[in-house]
Amino acid sequence: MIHERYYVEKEKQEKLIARKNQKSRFYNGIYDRYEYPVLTREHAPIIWRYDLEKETNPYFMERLGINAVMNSGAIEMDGKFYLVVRVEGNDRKSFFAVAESERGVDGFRFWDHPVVLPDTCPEETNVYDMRLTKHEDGYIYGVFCSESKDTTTSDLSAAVAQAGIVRTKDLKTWERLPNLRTLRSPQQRNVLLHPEFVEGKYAFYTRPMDGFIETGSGGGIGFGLCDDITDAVIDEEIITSKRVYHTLTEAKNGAGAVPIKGKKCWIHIAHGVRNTAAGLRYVLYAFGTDLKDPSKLVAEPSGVLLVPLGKERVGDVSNVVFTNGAIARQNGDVYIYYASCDTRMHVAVTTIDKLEDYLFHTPKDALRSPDCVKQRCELIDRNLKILREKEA
Ligand code: M1P
Repeated sequence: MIHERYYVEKEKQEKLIARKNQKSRFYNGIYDRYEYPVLTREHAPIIWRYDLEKETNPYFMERLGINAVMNSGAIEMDGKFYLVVRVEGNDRKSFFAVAESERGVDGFRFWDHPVVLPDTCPEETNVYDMRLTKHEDGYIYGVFCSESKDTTTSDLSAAVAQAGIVRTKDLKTWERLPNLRTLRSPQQRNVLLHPEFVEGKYAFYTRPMDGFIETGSGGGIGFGLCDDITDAVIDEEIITSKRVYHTLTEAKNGAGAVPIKGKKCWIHIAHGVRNTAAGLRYVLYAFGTDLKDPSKLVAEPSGVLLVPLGKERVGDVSNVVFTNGAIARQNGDVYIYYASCDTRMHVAVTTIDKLEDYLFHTPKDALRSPDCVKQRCELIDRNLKILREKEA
């Protein structure tokens, strides 16, 4: 017999999924933010969490709780919005699950079953943060972090991060390929596949790092080519978006959403990290690379694109926004899906035109306070002149 509490919880959840989202009052001209998160742990299906049978679950207790839903790959298929969500159980292990929506800003509903990846890596303990690439070879690739215990040290929490690769055509059946190997970097996280061949090869954005947490000598977001996706090896990574002292990328940075093909450049939305007295602060930033050579920077606006605001600042890992998925539609609209504090998912909506305007018309970082003041005074003087002319 089904426990009566199930119907109460189901009704609550249906109301949550049906709730319409609307633009918030936030304004910066670059994108619109939305009032509500698009996915929270309350969206996780009840059948994932509870045993519905009254006899075996008389108190209707959560048996397998969900702690957070976050860092999601994103893709559009047949006009619908799909997120491949990182779902974290109460046991701290993450897995992937598909949620779909008609509108992209609300109405996201999880499929009944999580993604069942082929279990081909016995040492793998955790998987997370899948980037979804609709590649010109016809497959949808998912590149994600495959984490294993570091058995070469007695440190119990030491881990190794590698880039796992899967491919699919429908988000239902997944083929696992061997993990990416980068010959010059022992660890990799935040790796993603470029959607087009470059010089006839598969192109990856990487993040060379010395350790599991610290990037160490890793200079920023890397870029490398490989011949064979079924045995992906990159021997040389060049750095595209560099880490720079006293900027938002000082501690580390990492590729985020799969680059969007604009009219003038590939549009990249990435994350940058700096250290503070309150711990690491993760923000989003953007840069543009050459349409023919996506490793070459052509636009590097200064400062942050998106930071955690208000309630977004609080969660399991506070002061974090993180993206690994955006959807660019045929009409030029762009939906940037981002997680706050490793806890929940949000959306910010803009257009390719706006992003390119932002990339090419936001001044570059002047890198020193006196030069930044000069930059700002130039803007102020131009504005004062316009205002005076209007008054005259
Ligand atoms: O906790 C913030 C983020 O930390 C990691 O990102 P990075 O490798 O750049 O430090 C990732 O584990 C990510 O999942 C997480 O959101």
